[in-house]
Amino acid sequence: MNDILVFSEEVAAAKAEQKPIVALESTIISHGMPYPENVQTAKDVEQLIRDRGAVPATIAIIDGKIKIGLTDDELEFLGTSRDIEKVSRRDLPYVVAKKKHGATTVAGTMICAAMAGIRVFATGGIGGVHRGAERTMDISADLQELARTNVAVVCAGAKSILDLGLTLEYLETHGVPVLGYQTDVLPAFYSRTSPFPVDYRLDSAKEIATFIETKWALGLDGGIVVANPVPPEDELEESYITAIIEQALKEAEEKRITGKAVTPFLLDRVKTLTEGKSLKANIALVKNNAALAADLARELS
Ligand code: PSU
Ligand code: MN
Repeated sequence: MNDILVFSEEVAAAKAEQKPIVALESTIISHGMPYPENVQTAKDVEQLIRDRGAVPATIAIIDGKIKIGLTDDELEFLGTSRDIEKVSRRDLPYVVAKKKHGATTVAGTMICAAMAGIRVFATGGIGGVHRGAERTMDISADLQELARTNVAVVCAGAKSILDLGLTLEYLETHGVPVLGYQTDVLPAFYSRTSPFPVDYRLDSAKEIATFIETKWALGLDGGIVVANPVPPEDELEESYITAIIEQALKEAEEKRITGKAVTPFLLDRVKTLTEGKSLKANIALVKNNAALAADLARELS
């Protein structure tokens, strides 16, 4: 195991000194945003976490090694190479055994963060139950990972490319708490609101940290969703983005896109159809989540 899991110098030092650490995913870099915004955002988010008194650990697989903390060159590689697999739980043994390169999804990052002893993770949005899942059975492995792995995931809710109501039902069944940070309703990624209430509203990082510690102290394994709405100034108008998402979903259906290609296809179409407006919102909400995750990691340490 020790020669598969490789810590960067910065993260190794943070672990030795028991400093607060925030895990970051890499699918958003390789398959979620275009170049060069992907690499720039990854670097900015890392710096923001440092400025906030925590240490960033971006996670990816390079040459079959699970890297906990990446160099700027590695971030650039993940943001430009076409040779990067999208890695969820199912894919991890293949990419490691074949010594390939992989960008970790929310599920993949949670697994690697837990191996590395990191309990807080910031991302943009989680995967979930797709619209039409009663026919396609397309349910992201992120949800099963949240059910079993002890990592708190700070996100801006989930994009309405998904069925948000069914996603919440699935999480409830599996005992995954969905906390609203200063909100009563689940944020819908680009917009601050959705028609669905969160399970519990908590208004400070300290209260969220206490909730998380209590869950795990009770022996209740599994993750926690911390839903943090996009800042008001970066929010996209709901009817505008809904129409675009409907269009992207229609195209995915027509082109018969399936499996792990679905989410990247939809994200790319939404970006193109909004002429970059969605990308700007995406970058803003990831930074907003990183800041809250850093505060949360400090409270937990
Ligand atoms: N949702 C987003 N942006 C993303 C993703 C989801 O708004 O970049 C990525 C995350 O890495 C998430 C993955 O874990 O897509 C889910 O993919 P799938 O639906 O194939 O499980
Ligand atoms: Mn899927």
